[in-house]
Amino acid sequence: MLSPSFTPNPDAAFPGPLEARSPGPPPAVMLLLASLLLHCLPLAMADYDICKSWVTTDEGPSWEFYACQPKAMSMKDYVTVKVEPTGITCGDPPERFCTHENPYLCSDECDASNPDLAHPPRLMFDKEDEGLATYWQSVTWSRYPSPLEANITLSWNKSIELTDDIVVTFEYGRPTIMMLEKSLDNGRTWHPYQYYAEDCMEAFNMPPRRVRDLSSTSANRVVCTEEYSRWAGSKKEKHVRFEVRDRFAIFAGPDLRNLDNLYTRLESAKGLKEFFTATDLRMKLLRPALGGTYVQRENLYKYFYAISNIEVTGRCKCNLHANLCSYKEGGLQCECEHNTTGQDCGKCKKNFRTRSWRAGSYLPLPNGSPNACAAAGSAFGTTTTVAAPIVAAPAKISKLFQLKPKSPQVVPIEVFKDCECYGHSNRCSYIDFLNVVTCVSCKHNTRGQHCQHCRLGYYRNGSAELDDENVCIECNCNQIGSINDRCNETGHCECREGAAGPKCDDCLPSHYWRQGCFPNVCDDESLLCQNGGTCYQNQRCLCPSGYQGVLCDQPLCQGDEGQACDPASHAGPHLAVLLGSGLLLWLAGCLGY
Ligand SMILES: *[C@@H]1O[C@H](CO)[C@@H](O)[C@H](O)[C@H]1NC(C)=O
Ligand SMILES: *[C@@H]1O[C@H](CO)[C@@H](O)[C@H](O)[C@H]1NC(C)=O
Ligand SMILES: *[C@@H]1O[C@H](CO)[C@@H](O)[C@H](O)[C@H]1NC(C)=O
Ligand SMILES: *[C@@H]1O[C@H](CO)[C@@H](O)[C@H](O)[C@H]1NC(C)=O
Ligand SMILES: *[C@@H]1O[C@H](CO)[C@@H](O)[C@H](O)[C@H]1NC(C)=O
Ligand SMILES: [Ca+2]
Repeated sequence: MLSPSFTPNPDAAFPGPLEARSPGPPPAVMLLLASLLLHCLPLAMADYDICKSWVTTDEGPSWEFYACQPKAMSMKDYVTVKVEPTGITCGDPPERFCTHENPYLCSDECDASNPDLAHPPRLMFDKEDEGLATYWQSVTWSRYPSPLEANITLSWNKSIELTDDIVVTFEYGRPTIMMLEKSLDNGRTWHPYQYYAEDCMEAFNMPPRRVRDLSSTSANRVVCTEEYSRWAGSKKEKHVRFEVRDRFAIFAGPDLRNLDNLYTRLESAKGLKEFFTATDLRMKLLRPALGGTYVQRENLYKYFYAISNIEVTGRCKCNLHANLCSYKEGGLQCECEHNTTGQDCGKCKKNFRTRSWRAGSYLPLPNGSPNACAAAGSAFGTTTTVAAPIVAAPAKISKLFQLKPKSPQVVPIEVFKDCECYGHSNRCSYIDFLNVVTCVSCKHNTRGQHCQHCRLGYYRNGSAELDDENVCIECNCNQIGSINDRCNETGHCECREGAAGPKCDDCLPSHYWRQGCFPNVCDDESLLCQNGGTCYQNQRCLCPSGYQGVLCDQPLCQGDEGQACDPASHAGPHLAVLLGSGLLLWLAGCLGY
């Protein structure tokens, strides 16, 4: 369920400026490691991205159904926002404000009627040019001591499941008191989700806790945290998080590799799945940043809220009955399979209500159970996947699977008269309850009732007839550059970020290839090496003596201790740290060496 959002933390995976600066092999090795890390990770994960497939087994071909879910995506693109109370957004009337860093230079202005100086709510969700923050801003605290409060409500009109941290970016300092609430019923009822304060005891009468200290029994506890409210300079600490990853890590391990355990827990631990589900989120901003001191009545123009981004990563909740979710008629809607229907695939389709509706299940691993709806007199809706042995699954769940309905009856008939398989098979079966004849064991990478389709990972050869042995061509997607090994009808693979070309084995001009595509460190247009440095293969600047830094923009070692000037002294320790962490061993294991 977590695939797209669960690339490792880029901060951890990519070398920082310090490493990038030292010449020679170490940065290259680290980039290689980083790219292997990115590439390797998905191998360990179940992904639940297919709802059904037409498969041929010894008993003959049939549909197999699987638990499935849509990909995680950036949910801010589908949100509607409400900011309360009315009049809380700055600029009407125009107002001057100052900042904590520069409290007596109050030259900044907010003016709602001037597009360049307005700060409307939509700027919390827009796409920003690099380095140019656009933000919603509140009025200043001119009415002190009555509180400066604002509610920001995000609504999807659809249940969504969080798959990564909610990250709220505050410009000019984070609130000293705020809370996050959620609703599961489109805003009719609300529940606290997390409290944030400089002093939890004072603000909410709650002891402070850190989410990463929670345990498997308290993973869905609502806590008050002091981690995101203290003053550390408005430029330095901008983010307020709701930690989804840390909570997942309790079950899946610190680098979220043991997702199987997470999926098992999500099915078995009461209320856990629901904890990450919401239709709406509401931020209550209760006291603005104070610059690390008390409110100074004589200058209230430096107290306000400003939010430049709210990142919510999640997926539509479709009860494991859909792998697609689309935006239609102003709302998100699951594209339900398994003969279910409804916005969340939360009920059986008409005429498919022989059994009562059930959500799909992540278990048994790795394909889960579709729990499809069934029509009267049909055995079809009841097929389950070939059950993998349940490892360490709770007793209750294993029991459920003993009740697994029987597979549909398939009567094989050799060399059936109406057998039409375009020469890719000479065996057919008659499927009793469907009253169809279907090919068995399609060859030449074909599949389908008449072997008329290409297997996953292959595409149709446009210049070959259906009965040609060459009718299906392997997609040959670059393993590192592409998202999966499938392609569309023209053989184009789906590329990871930065990759390009039909097989995803090229990089966009802004990226360079090194076991994957990485953003250019330098180039000839926008990322110029400074002070006469030259760009080496878009990967680093070769600096003239006397300069250092990623873009050779810093004089070398000025004011440094003598020993830090020797670049070689950086290389050793960094590699040693990586090696010491067992990363290499793990990488070797994951690559199967
Ligand atoms: C925020 O919402 C809560 C709950 O609806 C309400 O009681 C409170 O007055 C609102 N605050 C503001 C500033 O609108
Ligand atoms: C919410 O979604 C439902 C179902 O898609 C739709 O009928 C309804 O009009 C939507 N409501 C709003 C306020 O958009
Ligand atoms: C749903 O019903 C259709 C018949 O209308 C059938 O072809 C299909 O296989 C069913 N799907 C499932 C998952 O049972
Ligand atoms: C497509 O089919 C034609 C005709 O059989 C064959 O000559 C050609 O090699 C095939 N293309 C590929 C890429 O296999
Ligand atoms: C296949 O994908 C490529 C690249 O995304 C696109 O240009 C092309 O139109 C697609 N072809 C079809 C038939 O969808
Ligand atoms: Ca913005």
